Amino acid sequence: MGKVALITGITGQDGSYLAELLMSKDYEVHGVVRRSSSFATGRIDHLRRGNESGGRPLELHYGDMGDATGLRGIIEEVRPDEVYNLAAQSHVRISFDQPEYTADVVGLGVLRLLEAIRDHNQRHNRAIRFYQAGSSEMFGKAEEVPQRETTRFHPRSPYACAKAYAHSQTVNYREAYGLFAVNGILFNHESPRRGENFVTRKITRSAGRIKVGLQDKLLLGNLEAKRDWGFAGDYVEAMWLMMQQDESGDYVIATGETHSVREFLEIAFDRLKLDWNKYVAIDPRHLRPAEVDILCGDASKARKLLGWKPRVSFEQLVAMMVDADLELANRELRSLGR
Ligand code: NAP
Ligand code: F7E
Repeated sequence: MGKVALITGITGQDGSYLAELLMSKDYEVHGVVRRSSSFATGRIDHLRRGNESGGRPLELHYGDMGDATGLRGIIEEVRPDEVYNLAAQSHVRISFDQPEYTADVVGLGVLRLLEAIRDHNQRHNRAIRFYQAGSSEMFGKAEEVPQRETTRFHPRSPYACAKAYAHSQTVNYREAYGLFAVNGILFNHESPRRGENFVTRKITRSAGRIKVGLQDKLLLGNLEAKRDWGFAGDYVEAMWLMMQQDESGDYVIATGETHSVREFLEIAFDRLKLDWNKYVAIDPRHLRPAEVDILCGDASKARKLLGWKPRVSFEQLVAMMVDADLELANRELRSLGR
């Protein structure tokens, strides 16, 4: 019998890659989706028919990080071996517009899930393992470069403050109740499935559309911020590895390289033989009340204990995203009959 996993945030970028990975390892995979007026399952529809080797199809359950009763019900019904908490209002800029909602979903949501798991484990004598999707944003105005597990948090947004709370609660449930509870402190990771309002995808999507004549402008914010960007497919492997260890802990997952938004822009537009200066304008609406200037992670703990290292380089990541978005723009063009 394969293991049973429950993934919150399964409709997001990471949820879709993690579900694919776990299904390829013969897990029975369940996901939490929230009700909305239009379907949000585009990234996982291909998994609802089972995997290529005829494995069990993905099962979805309606739920919301704001609804403790619902989350408890899902845990009781699914009886997972591993819970991966990936659900979040994950946009840093938007968290300044919706600080209370972000704190509720990203911060208190984790507490709701931890309580449901603790209670279930106690009543049924089980040992559900818990993964928390932590973020390099918690380092914020970091005091050291590169940042590692021991670097002090200095969160710079409502999102980052909520993630720091969730991190502490995860450690607290490990220490207070002996729960196998892991914090993955993941640095930015991207892919062709990245949401279109994060800067990398915004750039590659626009570059593709500009190339085929569907767009002529790209409005951005701060081009000088530096991020440690990796490939999401590599990062979900690290999540799984953390959950297979004898003891739970906290791990930084990063490439160890940092690049500015400007560099990303240049490489992406260069690939399509476009001069980005002709199309990009700065729009103050995309600036943040407080910015995180530089993130660069030291993943040597993960390398040593998990045997994890990134496979896709920065240049390969940009190329992968640009190529996928050029293809998407061409499909868009064809659908318009042009
Ligand atoms: P994403 O694409 O924005 O996906 C977020 C997921 O959370 C979606 O499935 C979304 O559902 C769901 N969600 C949002 N609010 C919810 C709520 N109230 N109840 C239940 N589900 C809700 O994010 P991602 O890039 O895959 O990231 C996954 C996790 O890792 C997030 O927790 C994020 O904060 C964290 N993280 C991401 C990065 C990164 O670089 N990608 C780095 C560090 C940490 P809908 O589809 O319905 O919106
Ligand atoms: O911004 C700058 C912006 O929104 C990156 C989330 O997955 O990673 C992500 O958070 C940088 C920032 O990602 C635009 O000011 C310039 O400095 O792509 P982003 P993020 O804020 O780093 C962390 C690790 C997470 O945990 C989060 O969930 O790019 N920037 N111009 C812009 N950013 C956006 N979104 N849009 C712009 O037009």
